[in-house]
Amino acid sequence: MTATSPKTTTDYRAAFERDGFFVVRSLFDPALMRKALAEADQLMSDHARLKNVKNIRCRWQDNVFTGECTFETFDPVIDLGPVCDQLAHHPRLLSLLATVYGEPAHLFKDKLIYKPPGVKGYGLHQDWISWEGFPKSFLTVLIPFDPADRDNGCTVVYPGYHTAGSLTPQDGQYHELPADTVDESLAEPLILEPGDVAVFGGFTPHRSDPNISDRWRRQLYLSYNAHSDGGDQREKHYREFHAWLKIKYAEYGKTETYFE
Ligand SMILES: O=C(O)CCC(=O)C(=O)O
Repeated sequence: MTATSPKTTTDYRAAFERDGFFVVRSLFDPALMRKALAEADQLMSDHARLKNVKNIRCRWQDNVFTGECTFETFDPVIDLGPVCDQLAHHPRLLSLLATVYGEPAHLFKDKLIYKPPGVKGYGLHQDWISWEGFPKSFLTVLIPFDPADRDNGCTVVYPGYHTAGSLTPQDGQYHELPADTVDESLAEPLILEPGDVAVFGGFTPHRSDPNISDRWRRQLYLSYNAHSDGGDQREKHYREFHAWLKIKYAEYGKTETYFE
């Protein structure tokens, strides 16, 4: 990783402003990460009932080898998993984010992406979406439960582009970015070990390749906003997100969706 290797909290803020992302090594203890991995497995078995294509808590992706539509994500997850909740509110993480923002952070969104072997990745995009009041300070903390590398489709970020703001039409829709929006030679694959975290902004272009390994790539994606940028708005976000998802699914012919 070339763009950043900050050593102090002040450096993290500077790296975030300059590159739109940074990585912190060994923020969390191995014991906590073992509990997180065990919880991810437990959630899959305890909540098998939730894994329904009509349940908008769940996200699905195709397997690139078999074409099978495969369960991939719980969004949200902290109401199901106490260890995920603990990570989302961990004092060490909140203190890091307060340094980045220069003020307290509020949790905005939380999802656990399982990305089993064979599952497709995500096209190039920015997370920020032009919904009324969507916080410009939105950032995401990526917490790997498994080692993440190129083979299992780690998230790849592109430094520097965040300063241009939104690079897509601001029409309230999700848009992928054309691949030539970014210079591929600047790609920074987030190669991480459990305990590490990566932080990237809502305007930082990112994507991921399919998982072509025989290993899972379980990662918690926690998104936050700065206190002065709307305060605590997680509930409001999920209300809006669910209403938007239901409309999107209906447009593709998937009706009678529900949240459980
Ligand atoms: O799974 C990944 O690597 C990226 C996921 C992502 O970009 C998203 O959920 O918005």
